[in-house]
Amino acid sequence: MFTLPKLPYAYDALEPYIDRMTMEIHYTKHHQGYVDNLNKALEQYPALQDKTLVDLLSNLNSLPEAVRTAIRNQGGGHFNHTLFWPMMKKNGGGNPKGSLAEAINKQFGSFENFQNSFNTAAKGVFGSGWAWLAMDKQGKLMVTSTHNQDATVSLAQKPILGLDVWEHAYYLKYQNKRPDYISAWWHVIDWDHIEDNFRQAGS
Ligand code: MN3
Repeated sequence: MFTLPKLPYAYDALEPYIDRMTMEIHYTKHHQGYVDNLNKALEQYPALQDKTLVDLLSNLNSLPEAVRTAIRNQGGGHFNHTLFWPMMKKNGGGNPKGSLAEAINKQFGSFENFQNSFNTAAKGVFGSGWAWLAMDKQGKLMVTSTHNQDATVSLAQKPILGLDVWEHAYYLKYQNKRPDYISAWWHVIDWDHIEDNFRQAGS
């Protein structure tokens, strides 16, 4: 069965950019909810319980129809949030370095261009979803977005950096001002972790 991964920092670690109460509710209620609902959906499907989320989400069309939507939504929710927490840290932010910085400059021209493109994608999600820096099948970096809890792996894109733009991720502190949440979030990115994601995606 799937379990909630440990949060790699305290609920208040990302203050003032992401507030303690949002973090606690987001992790203990929303993420836990995806895990619980996924496990419930898989109760009647023991063969699927042994598969990884990447396996399940990469092959949605081959899953039994009765459980496909639950895996897409609840499994996607569990998968995306599991990726999301370690992408951030206390005293994060700044600029990417090393091979990731080089790849970003090559693909987008500059870090600022990449940021603008990512911000536009994040602001442009209508309703609930995620903005992503991902790697396509050819190994090229791309900025994209997904709706609801759709995972980039379902589209054969490997996730490197992602931002949850569901209202539950920011409404307590930022209310309707999603752009303010997006600007603040750049201050908590753990670029070492993102570079690890980049290296793994390319290997
Ligand atoms: Mn969320």
